[in-house]
Amino acid sequence: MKALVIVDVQNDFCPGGALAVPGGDKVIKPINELTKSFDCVVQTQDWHPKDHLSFASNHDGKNPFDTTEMDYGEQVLWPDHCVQGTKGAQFHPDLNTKPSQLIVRKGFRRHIDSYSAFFENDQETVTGLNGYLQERNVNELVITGLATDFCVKWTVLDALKLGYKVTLIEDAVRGIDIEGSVETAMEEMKEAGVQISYSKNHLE
Ligand code: VGL
Ligand code: ZN
Repeated sequence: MKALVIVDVQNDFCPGGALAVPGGDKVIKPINELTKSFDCVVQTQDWHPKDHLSFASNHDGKNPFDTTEMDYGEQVLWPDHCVQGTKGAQFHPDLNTKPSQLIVRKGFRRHIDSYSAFFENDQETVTGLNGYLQERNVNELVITGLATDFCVKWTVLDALKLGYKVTLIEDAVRGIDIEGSVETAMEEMKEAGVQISYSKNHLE
């Protein structure tokens, strides 16, 4: 069984948002189309408390896109984004969320950021998504959403490690792109075994 995974299509990652991904809203149309072709659709939602330690504002003298050392290693510091209960954390209003069967929230622990839909950035704390997909006999994932170089990349890499067949839909993802990080991310994902495809190849 195949599942569609929609990563972080939230206002703060779309144009006008606090951590806007260039062209972030462009993923919405292909994603809405794709949902019609899947019996299992899951979404992730970046969901931070205001005092989250991935925010530069919670570190004296740090600016967004600086880095810091966390218990688990290096962490990029972000502008405040996807704060629990805010408009920025809501899904983009044009995204059709009706077909979504499960919404996985992540990044709600102050001391650990969480890019991947499966493991938090300590690469140890689980979100529970793997258990859900196992119980539903899902062995194949089609990944879409934001951002190619962070949450999408880590979701793809963890899914491959967990043994799923993984396809990335190139026209249904966009990246933040810090110093060539989108190209690096694409290389890393290909190296790890992801299949690259286009939404038109997955429509019924
Ligand atoms: C993301 C940075 C911080 C993402 C989330 O969705 O890719 N990036 N939080
Ligand atoms: Zn975040």
